Amino acid sequence: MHVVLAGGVGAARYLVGALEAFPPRETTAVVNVGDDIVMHGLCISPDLDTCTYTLAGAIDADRGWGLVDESWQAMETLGSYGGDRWFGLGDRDLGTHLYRTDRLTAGANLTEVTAEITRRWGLDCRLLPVSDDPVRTMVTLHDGDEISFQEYFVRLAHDVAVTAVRFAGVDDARPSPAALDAIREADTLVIAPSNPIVSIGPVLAVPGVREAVAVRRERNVAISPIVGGRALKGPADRMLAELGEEPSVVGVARRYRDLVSTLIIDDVDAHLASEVERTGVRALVTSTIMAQPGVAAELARTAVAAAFGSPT
Ligand code: FO1
Repeated sequence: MHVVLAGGVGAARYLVGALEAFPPRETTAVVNVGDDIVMHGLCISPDLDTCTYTLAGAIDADRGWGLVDESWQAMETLGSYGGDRWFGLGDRDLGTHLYRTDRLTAGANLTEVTAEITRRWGLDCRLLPVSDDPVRTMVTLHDGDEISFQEYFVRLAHDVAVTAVRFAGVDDARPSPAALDAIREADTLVIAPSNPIVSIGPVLAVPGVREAVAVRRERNVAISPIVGGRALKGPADRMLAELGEEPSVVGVARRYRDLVSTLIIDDVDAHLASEVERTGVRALVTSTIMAQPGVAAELARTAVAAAFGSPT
């Protein structure tokens, strides 16, 4: 079983590659729930939905979230009353949140509901929320204001510096049994190229998860979400710098060195390979920008081979 610790867009792209490279049933994603939010009374799980829609080939590729061929009638009506519409919920996407909210209200847990939703989209791989308990990434700004991740990421377009990040509720959260089993029984584990602070961070922060990953460090590999000192999408580079860490593959290696034996970095960062290795993590240089078809599948093959300890 190939287990992937996943956030949103970058992880979803990697998962598409993993499903091309290996039989889909052999891949399980343990997905971040720190982005989750209740908006308009609806339970929304952005990273689970981004992975589901992407693997179903139904994602709106330009936005990187939500469904293709979307309409926005509900948001138009909401806006016409002066309602809050900074968090865009398309008419098709709303159906997912209505269903998830109904099922959670009826007593199902997020793992069960996610399995029902992924089944409807015909996914062969498993997407597991890291926890069925509420974990909410909160971001503190310079003026001391603490806001939800989505207010930071969407309403403020992450165009503001952060001074702290915390995961509300995480101390009382438990890893879902399925997620913990998947990590423990994985033949190979890959930390996807997601934001190490607010996408992978909340996954590792659920009590018991970091330990379960660290104990099998030799069969774990991470793929750097930072290429040439920049994040390919989103604020990971700025957040690393704002939180006093180096926004580079070396900074990522320092963050992950207790968890993985190998960090896969892009060709543009080949000159930093020796500095990565000085952190105690093996550097594996290859193409990690999953813009062209086939790159993600090749990256998955490289990552799995490296996790088995046999660099290709
Ligand atoms: N991202 C935005 O930039 N603007 C939005 O209006 C927005 C709405 C939205 C609705 C549902 C959903 O599942 C994701 C949505 N996202 C939106 C993305 C969301 O902020 C994710 O958390 C990010 O992609 C980070 O993972």
